[in-house]
Amino acid sequence: MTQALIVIDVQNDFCPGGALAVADGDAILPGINALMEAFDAVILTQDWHPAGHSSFASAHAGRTAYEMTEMPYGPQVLWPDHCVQGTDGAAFHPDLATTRADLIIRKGFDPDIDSYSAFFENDQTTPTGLEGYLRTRGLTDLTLVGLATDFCVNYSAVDAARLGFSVTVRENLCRAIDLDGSLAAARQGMAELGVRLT
Ligand code: VGL
Ligand code: ZN
Repeated sequence: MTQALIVIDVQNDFCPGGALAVADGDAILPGINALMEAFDAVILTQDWHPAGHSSFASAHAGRTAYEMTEMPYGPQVLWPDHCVQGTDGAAFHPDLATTRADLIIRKGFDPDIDSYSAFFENDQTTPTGLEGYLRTRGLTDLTLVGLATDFCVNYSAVDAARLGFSVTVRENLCRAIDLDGSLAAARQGMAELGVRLT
């Protein structure tokens, strides 16, 4: 009973028609739903920002989406407004089999800090609590799928590997944003930390 499937941010805003749509983001739904059956635990993450979140370009006068900015905790991409708490865009895609989930973990709710990773906010120190949940349940082997490969899946996989979990990313059940080579950099970074990419 050590195998957990972690489904990252399969939400309307990351799917076609959404505010931060990832190309083909909805194509992974049937495969993710089918994969849930093979795991001891299923965990979903949900990007969950307050309106006016500091990661939104609209919160920074004169800035546009996909530009970089400096936050107190380091460089940060400015995003279109997305996954605002309680909106339809923040809801899971209607075809995601959410009933099977043991835990739904929300992230990005602090107005001042973005949180790509399911484990730590972008200051790389504030924990979400997911590590404790996994350890207390004895879930040591993690498989990650979802959106987006090069941001939230990547940051989650890297943190999990650094924390000592055994980590597999099923790339065929992920889709990427790919800003300025971010997908290639993510794949290399994950591989260097021993994340299995399959
Ligand atoms: C994500 C950008 C901003 C993701 C979340 O889920 O990969 N990307 N917020
Ligand atoms: Zn976000």
